[in-house]
Amino acid sequence: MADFEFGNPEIVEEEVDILIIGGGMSACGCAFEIMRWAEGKALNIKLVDKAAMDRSGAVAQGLSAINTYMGENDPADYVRYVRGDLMGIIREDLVYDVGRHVDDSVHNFEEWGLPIWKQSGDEGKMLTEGGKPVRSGRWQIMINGESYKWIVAEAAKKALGIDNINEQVFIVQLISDINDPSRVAGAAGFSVRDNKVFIYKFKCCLLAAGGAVNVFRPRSVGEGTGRAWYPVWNAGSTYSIAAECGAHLTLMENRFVPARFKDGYGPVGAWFLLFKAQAMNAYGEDYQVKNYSILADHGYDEYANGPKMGTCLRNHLMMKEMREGRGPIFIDTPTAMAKLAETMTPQEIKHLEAEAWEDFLDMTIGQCGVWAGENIEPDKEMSELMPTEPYLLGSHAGCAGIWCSGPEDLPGTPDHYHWGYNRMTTVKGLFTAGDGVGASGHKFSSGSHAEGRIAAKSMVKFALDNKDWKPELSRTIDEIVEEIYRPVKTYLEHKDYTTTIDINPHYITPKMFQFRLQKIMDEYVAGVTTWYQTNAKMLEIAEKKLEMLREDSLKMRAKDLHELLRAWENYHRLITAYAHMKHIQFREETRYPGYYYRMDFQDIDDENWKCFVNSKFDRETGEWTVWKEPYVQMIKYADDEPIGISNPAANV
Ligand code: SFD
Ligand code: AMP
Repeated sequence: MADFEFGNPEIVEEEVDILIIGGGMSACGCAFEIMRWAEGKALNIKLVDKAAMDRSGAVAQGLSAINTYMGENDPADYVRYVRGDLMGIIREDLVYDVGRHVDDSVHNFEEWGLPIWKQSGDEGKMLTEGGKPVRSGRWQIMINGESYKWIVAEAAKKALGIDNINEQVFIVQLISDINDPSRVAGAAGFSVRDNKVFIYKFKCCLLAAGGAVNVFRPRSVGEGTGRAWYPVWNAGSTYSIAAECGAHLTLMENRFVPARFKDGYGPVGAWFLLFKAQAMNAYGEDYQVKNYSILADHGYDEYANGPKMGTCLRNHLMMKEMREGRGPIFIDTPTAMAKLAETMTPQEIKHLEAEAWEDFLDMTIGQCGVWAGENIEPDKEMSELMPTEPYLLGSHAGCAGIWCSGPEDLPGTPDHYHWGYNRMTTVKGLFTAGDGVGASGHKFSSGSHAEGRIAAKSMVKFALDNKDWKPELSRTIDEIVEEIYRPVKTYLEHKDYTTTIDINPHYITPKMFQFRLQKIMDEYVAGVTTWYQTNAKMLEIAEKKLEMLREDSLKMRAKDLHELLRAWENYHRLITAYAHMKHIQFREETRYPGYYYRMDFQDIDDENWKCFVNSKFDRETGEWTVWKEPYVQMIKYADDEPIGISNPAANV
């Protein structure tokens, strides 16, 4: 602990050329790539992560698959796949850009030591030597990924140099330039270990702090609280920090509701795609076949073509069973294993079992805990599947995020897709990647890494183009420190008013604040309680309650540095939640059935809503402005594409 006392932090000011906020997949990609372009350019670059890079972010526990690897595929087909999965509205320029670069990241991972499964006969052969990966699906390849994050972080650290990395520093806000409010000039945060506030000035920065978890009341409660599918430590910082600095957000109405092994949140992809397991209702019926025709009820069938349908539509068909009392939903792991074993030798069966359990041990070890605790042997007994609470993210099967400028070299790019440096937001000097980039899902771990690298290259260009520019903060150091440490001050001032520090009329604990937020979101903004349903009236009530919660955010207390972290995480969740609610309120249709339903507008309405919804937030007034931004189709539709082809003439 430093000499400085709690409540009276040391102030550390640093000026760099480029700041990387976050230490996850995108930030590691950025750190690795940036040094190549910055070499010999005398640029000062720093990375700041709220945790320890070796295990920070979504890949902390490891992963069992890399979900984006082109290999023999054409990136244009990847765009078609992502467009179909995300119900027809994506930024095709951004997705294509990821597709054409992603494989290089995967090749690097393998070179750095990540074991990638190979087809028999190709064992030991690297991908770059023509080794054929074991594909679980068209885009996914299997890995032994327990140490995935460790491996990727090591390369990033080596590139950047350990002295240029500040771990355990939580960034709270960005600060605009005093002379140009549309430009970012700095960032401020605090150490979660020592009494220190950090204030950075820079020419540009990458904001890559992941997605948002625990915005909604989770299914796991009581002793299970804290178990979620996506990482609980990614608290919406990316979206809220960017919004507060004036960046335009896009498709924040989108969310991801993954169907997962119940309670353990174990992955389903490998089981469905690789092991060909069947999902069914309580009566053994294949609900995807049985319910297929209901897709036509609200025009959802425009986005499905037999078994080819978006992830949200698969949820939609499953939820009907649960809503109507034919749950639980089961995944038939025993039959899948038995079928695969039919033609195998005992040794091959052993290998198959090892692969099947590895899928969980690599990235969701908690699932094995659930099985052990409930005496389930998954090769003998089926497991339940459950749609989880909603998550906000831009890199998995969702596309919430920030509106970014795309690459300049793709034919047919409209002006509103490209206004500056690649992956720069609408705020000058503010870049993002991974979960931060909106309207461009299905990047996953590899695509996020590749996107961090894309951003790195443009940030170096930006920094060099602005070599003589000096950042000047629009807020004073005193103002910033006062604001960041407000929860501490509130605590110290009032803690002796009552006999127990957790009950006090002068403040709200971060934990209680989080419960309030989650209750509002769950009950009014289409959480699990209402089976993901909402309407204009419910959203109006949500807005009123969220506004009151925003007022009360000023009263959060922090009794130690850990609570200070929790206070600011929850503030970030609140602003992210607000954006989500405003976007759902604005989009008067149900674009993502199975993720959420506007019960007062249940149809997909391509005529009025085949467009992006964008927004901006005014930090001073607390007002949101929300508008439509035109969608432009850049990649030709394929003949069998499950996508609203109500207007085939639009094929270009
Ligand atoms: O099975 C601050 N993901 C999967 N990707 C795959 O390629 N294959 C899979 O198998 C995947 N699956 C999966 C995945 C994730 C999880 C949790 C599970 C299963 C259980 C998705 C990828 O992991 C994901 O797409 C990328 O990691 C996204 O990258 P990025 O960079 O956008 O986010 P990050 O890695 O979470 O990193 C965020 C970083 O920010 C830090 N941070 N730092 C400073 N100040 C703040 N205020 C901060 N807030 C956050 C974090 O510490 C972290 O370093 S499967 O489901 O399909
Ligand atoms: P998951 O483990 O569910 O995150 O899935 C990993 C990958 O498999 C993602 O790219 C998913 O979109 C894809 N996937 C999962 N389930 C299915 C399914 N039933 N049909 C097609 N693709 C799927």
